[in-house]
Amino acid sequence: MTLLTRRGLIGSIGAGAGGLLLSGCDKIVAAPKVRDVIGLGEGLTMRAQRLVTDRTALAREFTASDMSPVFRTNGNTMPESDAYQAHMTDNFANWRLVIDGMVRRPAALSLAQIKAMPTRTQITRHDCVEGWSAIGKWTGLPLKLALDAVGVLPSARYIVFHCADDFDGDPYYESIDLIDAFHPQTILAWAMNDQPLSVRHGAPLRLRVERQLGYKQAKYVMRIEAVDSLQRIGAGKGGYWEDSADYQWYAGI
Ligand SMILES: Nc1nc2c(c(=O)[nH]1)N[C@H]1C(S)=C(S)[C@@H](COP(=O)(O)O)O[C@H]1N2
Ligand SMILES: [Mo]
Repeated sequence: MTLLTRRGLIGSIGAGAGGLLLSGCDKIVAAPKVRDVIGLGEGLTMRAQRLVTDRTALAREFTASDMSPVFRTNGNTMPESDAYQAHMTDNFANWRLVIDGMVRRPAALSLAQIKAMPTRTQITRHDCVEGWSAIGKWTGLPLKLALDAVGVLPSARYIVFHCADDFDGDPYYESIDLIDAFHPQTILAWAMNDQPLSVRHGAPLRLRVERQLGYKQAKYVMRIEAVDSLQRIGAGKGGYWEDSADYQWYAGI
């Protein structure tokens, strides 16, 4: 009896002893029939878990030698509004990033203030839904730090990015949930490939949310709003292209 291993015990009791085996956890694991059932449960839990943990996984980062010699532009490349044109003329000295909505301390940050905050640099691949990709280097303020500074209220569920440009009068905007908003690679980029962000690529500030497709990477961000619902923004689907061309709101890659 003293030499009886767990395996030996199971073997000697046989499959008919399932009910008996349920009295001890380690024994459940070893009982073939019971394990089948438990295994199924574990598989489901693992898949559910993966759906959650994958959202926080990092997008692949590249090295300087991988950087694309040419990084195309897409969509608007020059906001036409008088307000934006004025900001461009004075090199964004009077531009302010407004952060408001469901936050404790709404803020209006100058570009200088944003640049003085901690930065993150990442070389990532941008994938446009139209079928092109480019690898670029982005430097900016982790969105998490901006959100922590204003204090997102517990009732907020999404972060909306209001942009300076429009298509035929419909402003460009995008939105992400709080998982992506607090993701370490989600940054408000003010530099690209070691240069100040150009107007074509979204000056003075654009979103990089690296786990999603190109159209989520809002350029010309003027205002960041924390909301509990996307219904009242634009046509209610969470982004310009989501509203106008049925693009997926969650464009995970
Ligand atoms: N404000 C704004 N952001 C935008 C767009 C736009 O037209 N306006 N186009 C989107 C699309 S479809 C892509 S692929 C990328 C292109 O970024 P790039 O011009 O820096 O390459 O910006 C995205 N963000
Ligand atoms: Mo795109």
